[in-house]
Amino acid sequence: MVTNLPAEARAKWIKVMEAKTIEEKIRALEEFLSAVPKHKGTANLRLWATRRLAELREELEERRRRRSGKGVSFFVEKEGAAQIVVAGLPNSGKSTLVNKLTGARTRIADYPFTTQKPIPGMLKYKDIYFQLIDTPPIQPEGGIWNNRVIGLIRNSDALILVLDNTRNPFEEFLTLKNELEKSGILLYKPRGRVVIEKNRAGRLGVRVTLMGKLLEGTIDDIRRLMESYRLYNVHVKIYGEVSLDDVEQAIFESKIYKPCIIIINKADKDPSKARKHAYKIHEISRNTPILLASAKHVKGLEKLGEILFKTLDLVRVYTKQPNGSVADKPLVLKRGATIYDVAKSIHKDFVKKFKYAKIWGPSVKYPGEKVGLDHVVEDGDIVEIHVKG
Ligand SMILES: Nc1nc2c(ncn2[C@@H]2O[C@H](COP(=O)(O)OP(=O)(O)O)[C@@H](O)[C@H]2O)c(=O)[nH]1
Ligand SMILES: [Mg+2]
Repeated sequence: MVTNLPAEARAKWIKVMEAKTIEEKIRALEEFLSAVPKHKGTANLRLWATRRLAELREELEERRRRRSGKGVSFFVEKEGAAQIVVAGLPNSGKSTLVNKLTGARTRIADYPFTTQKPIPGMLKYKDIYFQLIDTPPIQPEGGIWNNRVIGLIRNSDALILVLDNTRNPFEEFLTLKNELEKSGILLYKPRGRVVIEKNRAGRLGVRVTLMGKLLEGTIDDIRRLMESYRLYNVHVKIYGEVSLDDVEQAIFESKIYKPCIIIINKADKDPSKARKHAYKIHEISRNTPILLASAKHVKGLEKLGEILFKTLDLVRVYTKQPNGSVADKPLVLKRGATIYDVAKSIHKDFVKKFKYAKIWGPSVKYPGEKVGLDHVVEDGDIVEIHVKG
């Protein structure tokens, strides 16, 4: 509920959107926050802005540390098909998990806080790799690492939550979910989704594409709402069931969805307890995959790669040159990707010079079928692109 924000606060938000550097963004966000009136309807927005501010300040610190070479950097370069942050409360077994699955040399101990910085390792799945990142613990009510770990999660592709079966996994899940939600990170796909794209070129006005349902109000209301934030040149896309509030939320970019996998670790101790807790978590977490596992004994983790691949909604495509052999390593793309995306990732000129593509694989009716740029590829396709000249 963020409607009825006074004009002054809206104007301040515009400054936040226009901010170019982190410093500018921090200043603008501070001013925005002080212009938001304090009442129930703005409570979530204020909480989110406060946390975002803390994260940005951390990011600024982080940048200074990297530049000076002093202190611990939290930045991890993405590698492989996707970056997945492994998070949880202290001692749940995050380091053991990443170490056993990837061989990353991360410190493991019986006492809390041994892991002081993110440590990446690569998990092999079929012919691709996922980057898993071991992290220091998240703790309820503002643990010292929370903002930095949450910053990592915000920039990652997915998240693995490690819960400790020797404590109370269900409670741990609620604690982590709560900490993440306070920072605007959702673990479940919302029923509806709003995407606001700023049109850089041209003056197209406010365009609304409705691919779902607006629960209240009209398209004109959306237009007026955008204009009240001086967004005169945007494309608003609506998927699923969405309220006007959701549209306004989207202006603040305040909520993002991160695909999540839950691991109830130390299931070697009292497996029946682990099952009970898995059931309780399942009841509230919709379709989030839950694994009962023992990181220490490397049990119950056989399906992790496959689950990550499915949860991230990926496809592998093998390119080949005309008369050449098929590439060993696939391109990894999001499901729904087209020949256009394949061409673009091979070479930027390929789209311009494109003639046609030939495909062998599940997305076509017969081997070697010719297709155009908008053809949707599927996992396992072999793609041969023909260009002019
Ligand atoms: N019984 C059991 N102990 C585990 C398991 N995984 C980790 N541990 C132990 O839990 C403690 C904390 O592990 P660590 O990986 O450092 O946890 P982190 O703080 O989450 O990184 C260590 O003593 C591990 O040996 C497991 O699957 N079963
Ligand atoms: Mg650790």
